Amino acid sequence: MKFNKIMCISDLHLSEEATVLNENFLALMGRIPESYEALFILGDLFDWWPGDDAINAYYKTIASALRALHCPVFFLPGNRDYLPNKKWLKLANTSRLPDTHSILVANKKVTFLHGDELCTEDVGYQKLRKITRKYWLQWLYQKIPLSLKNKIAKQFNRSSLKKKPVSNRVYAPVESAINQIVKQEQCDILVHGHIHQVGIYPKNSYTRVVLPDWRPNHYQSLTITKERIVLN
Ligand SMILES: [Mn+2]
Repeated sequence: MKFNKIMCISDLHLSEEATVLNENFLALMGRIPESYEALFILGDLFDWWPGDDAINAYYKTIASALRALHCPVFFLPGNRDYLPNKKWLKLANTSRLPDTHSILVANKKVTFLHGDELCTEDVGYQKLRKITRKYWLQWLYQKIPLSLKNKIAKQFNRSSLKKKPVSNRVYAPVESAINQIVKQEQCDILVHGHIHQVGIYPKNSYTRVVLPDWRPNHYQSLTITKERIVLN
């Protein structure tokens, strides 16, 4: 894949109840200039994705906004919306990408990931991630009724709230994990979200960009062109 101008967003954490976030999302989708050649959503578009059987009027509205765009849309899963979403993607006319994906913008190699896989010091989470990404388990999960899925999600959120506080260090990306991806992909620009430490961090041989999480009064997208990398 090769482009000259792209937009990236992540960590919107949209849900039916998040009225302002939904409005912001629809507003942004309504004013992406024609000059953009692709939109990349780098995970956690939704605060929780239970599966295609959850598709209702709300999920259809979000899908329609993406479908209406003039440019192709790509979705890379986050830690909250990794479950299969084939039907929803079809409604959104959006293509799913693997957990790590590289493209070219002009002559620069740009690598995308959600970012949770970089927090390797959070050993408990990495173990959970490994389990929840197993296809057989996801297949099984798809078979249970939506009401039970919602109960499981609620229980899951409650138990993670109860957990004793973990130091910030655990949630920070680990330098060696970043270096490994950069080496593996040989990229010029690494773009991810998840850790909510927005910024453009130039290094010797590459630039790392961390996308912001969306808040009701603050949201941003990233633009990458041949000449510039800018958050706006
Ligand atoms: Mn995340």
